[in-house]
Amino acid sequence: MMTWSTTDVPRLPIDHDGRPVRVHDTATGSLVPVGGGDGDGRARLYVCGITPYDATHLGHAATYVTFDVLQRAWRDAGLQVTYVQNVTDVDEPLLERAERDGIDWRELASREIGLFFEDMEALRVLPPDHYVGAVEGIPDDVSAVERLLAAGTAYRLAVPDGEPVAEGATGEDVYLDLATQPSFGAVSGWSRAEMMEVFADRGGDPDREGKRDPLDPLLWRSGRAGEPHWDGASLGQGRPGWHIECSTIAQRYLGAAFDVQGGGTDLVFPHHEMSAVQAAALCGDDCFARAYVHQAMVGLDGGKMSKSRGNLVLVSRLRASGVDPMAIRLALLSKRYRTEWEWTDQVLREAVERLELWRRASDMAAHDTVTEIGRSTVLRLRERLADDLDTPGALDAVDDWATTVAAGEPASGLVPRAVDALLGVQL
Ligand code: 5CA
Ligand code: ZN
Repeated sequence: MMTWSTTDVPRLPIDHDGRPVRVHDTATGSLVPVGGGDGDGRARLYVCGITPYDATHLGHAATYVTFDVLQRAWRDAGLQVTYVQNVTDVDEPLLERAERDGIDWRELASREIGLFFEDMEALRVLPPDHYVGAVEGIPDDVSAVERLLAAGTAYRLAVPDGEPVAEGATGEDVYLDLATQPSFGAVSGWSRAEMMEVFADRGGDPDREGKRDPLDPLLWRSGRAGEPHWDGASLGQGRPGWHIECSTIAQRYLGAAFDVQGGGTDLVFPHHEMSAVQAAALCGDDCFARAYVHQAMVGLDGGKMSKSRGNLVLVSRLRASGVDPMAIRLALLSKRYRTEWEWTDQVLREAVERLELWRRASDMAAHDTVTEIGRSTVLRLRERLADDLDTPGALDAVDDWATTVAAGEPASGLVPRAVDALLGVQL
């Protein structure tokens, strides 16, 4: 699929000290060096994309800005980044919203994807190298599910009575048999009780009769009359379950193993757990991500900002009301990715003030002047980001620099360039 337009990333004229970026890995609960895990000078990143039934809110934006900073830190360290993002362009919530609003689900998806692109461009988020739709990935899902059935790690289950099946459908859904997968649970580390508590709310179907384990994830939904469906070869007409799209897209575009799987904490279970266990069922335990990195939920008015709850601040709406996208980006960067926080006007006001302070300092900077303070500011910026993406610490470093400039220090052009390259903020 087409993706959004990219922006230039300036190269910094001072050498990197080779320190790897370390991030918190949900699976091991520890800080781990990430990037370059294949030893070929590349860093491979997969981030779960949007389900395009509503416009980008600040929670989504926080997630994509966080992984954008990771990509920028990797690039600065000399790694070539391969970045893959999916878009869940067919799934239950999208179909339900299209039905509610009386529009075609494809039209809704393409409208929201267009808006998302505009938001990402405005926020100067670097686009993925491969932006892949769930629909586009269906042939790979089909062959993956066929392989799992052949291996005996998946099973068929008849569609419940009273649900009319579509023409060309077999009338049998397919589930993964979790009992065959010893690695299940390795990503989240959750107990069964914890898993059961959220499974139904997060797209699972624990009450479906006949499942071997209530947590078994749906791999293939046999076509139902009135729902969109695709050719599933031996699986008949139908559509893939949610998690399989990320297992197969990541494997096709990044290979069996890759550096980081990212998304918000709401995806730890079941989505990332299931994507990983499905990949393990397909290709073995060392397949899939070496580290799982999660952005904490951004809230509003005491709850998680979410499309289903409707308590949203939309990036597009803020932009339309005249807010500088660079101030939105700075507001998001002012909070560390692993800490939950709430969006307030105050967070935005502080970002607007900070942007003004930085821009005043930048306006006084001569492009090719490299001062000692400029140099040490850049080193501090790098060091903060390599330490589990400490963006508030990185912002402090630039604040200190801007304050010295305001007090009469000569301004080094190096700092605005580093702010652009590493933080993605154009001054
Ligand atoms: N399409 C699936 C992933 S395959 C999905 O979760 N789509 S989404 O539109 O619901 O979310 C897109 C991304 O934003 C996901 O990585 C999700 O974890 C993240 N996200 C959603 N809500 C928030 C929030 N309130 N704060 C931070 N990140 C969020
Ligand atoms: Zn995903």
